[in-house]
Amino acid sequence: MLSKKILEALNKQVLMEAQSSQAYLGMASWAEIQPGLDGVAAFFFKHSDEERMHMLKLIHFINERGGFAVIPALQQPALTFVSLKKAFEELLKHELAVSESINDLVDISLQEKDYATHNFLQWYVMEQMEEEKLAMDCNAKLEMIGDDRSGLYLFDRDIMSMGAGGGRK
Ligand code: OFO
Repeated sequence: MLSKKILEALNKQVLMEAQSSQAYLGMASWAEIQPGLDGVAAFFFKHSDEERMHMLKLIHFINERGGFAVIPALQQPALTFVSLKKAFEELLKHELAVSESINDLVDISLQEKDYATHNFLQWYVMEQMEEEKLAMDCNAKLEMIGDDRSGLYLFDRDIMSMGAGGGRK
């Protein structure tokens, strides 16, 4: 059984994962209409799907433990980006905020002595570590590339093999 405090916090995380999925979908649609960013668009679409999977995993966990997962309304995400670098900066900022939220949730699970939820959340802790690293690597590479077109070409070609969209199961 979930305590009221844990239930609220888990439902807040459902919203966060849904908003992550929506934010990356916005980036994907933007990237898809940019010339030469097919690889990046595929990366964002895949990332968006993964965030939806994270949300679903939470929904099932909440409902299976006697709670009720609330399907939230979503804000419209950013639709355009001044550059690819800006989009990836946003992605990193977003992942850092999600990590903070997961850490808060872990903290609450310990305060509430809810060890089942604590155990369940470890998957998210590891996932966030991987996603933060990937976002930082992408930002570092884009920083190095700057406006170099051949660098951007290679970035777009290689992004799916940079550990992108691996996703923990
Ligand atoms: Fe849900 O994995 Fe990042 O945000």
